[in-house]
Amino acid sequence: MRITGVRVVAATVLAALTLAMGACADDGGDAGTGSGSGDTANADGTIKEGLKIAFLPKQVNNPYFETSDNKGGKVAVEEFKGTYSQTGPSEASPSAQVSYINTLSQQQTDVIVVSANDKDAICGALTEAKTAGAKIVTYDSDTNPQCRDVFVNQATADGIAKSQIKLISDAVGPDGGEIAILSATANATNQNAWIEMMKTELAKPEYAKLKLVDTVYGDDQDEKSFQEAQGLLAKHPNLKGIISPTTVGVAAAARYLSGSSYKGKVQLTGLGTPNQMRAFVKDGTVKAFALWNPADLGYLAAYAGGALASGIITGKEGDKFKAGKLGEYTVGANGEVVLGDPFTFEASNIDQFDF
Ligand code: RAM
Repeated sequence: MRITGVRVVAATVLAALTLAMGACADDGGDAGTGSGSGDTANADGTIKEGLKIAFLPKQVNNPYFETSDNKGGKVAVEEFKGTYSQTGPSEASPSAQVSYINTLSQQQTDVIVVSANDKDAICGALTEAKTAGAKIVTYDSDTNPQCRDVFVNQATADGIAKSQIKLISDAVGPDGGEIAILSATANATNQNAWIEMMKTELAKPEYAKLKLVDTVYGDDQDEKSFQEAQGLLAKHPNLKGIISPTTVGVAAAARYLSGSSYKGKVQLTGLGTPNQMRAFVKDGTVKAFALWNPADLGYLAAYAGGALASGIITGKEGDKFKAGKLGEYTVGANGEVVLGDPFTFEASNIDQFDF
């Protein structure tokens, strides 16, 4: 099964090919040319040159953020002639990002683009940074809306949840059975929103035969996620499937299942990167999983930050801005900008992607 979103699929394919070829991003619009005077906001939508834009992911040693930031955000910032940087903790813990935010604020960073490990824990530091003049873009995982200017969401929580439940239902088959969720950290805003929506989805009559029996947390650490997957099988002998909506978790769970007697018997899906999941699709551990293009997410977040810092948008509903090769986006309710729909990877298409 595939969830289509023509623009996203096209952008995903384009970005994957771009990455594979190691080429620079195509400039399909005029937002990235940075041809303005350089120091004033332009109503015509030109991003100021020389903006300092810093990416602060949940954790730095995660291939997902490596792609979103260094292959997406960086490309965008270079297109509009800003200065790109990435910094952050090596573990995705709730308060670990606070000291990084303080430092970025002291360095007079124009835009902080952050994926929140906790919706409350970094709010104070972000509010201080805002007072000091920085624009705040959350991407991937939001804070409380009042602590940032715009949230660049990879897809709606509802869309992600629907995709995850459909994938596990298809994998498990018509008889259904017990399923469990292997999440990332317990406070992650994005994970918790998706889990809530998955429960709503599971309550629908068509999923009456699926029973969610457990939710465990691997903290986006490979080893802990592996052990939690192992623990799920030990605790629930009738388990039929696992959903792991984290790139770290789903890869670790796949590694565990693929080396165990459960391979092909206990189904696994989630949100993974094609490069981390390819071997497990090929060896039959995983039939299908989903994700968006992380590079596009970082690219869009950078353009949203550039637009905010140039006075093109303020973050209110209806504001429009151009995001280079991705085209025009409109800020929705609650300052949210949605990249697109999740995309399903499976044996028939996984080799087309390199990220
Ligand atoms: C992990 C992180 C991230 C999430 C992806 C799917 O890399 O938890 O926040 O969006 O997985």
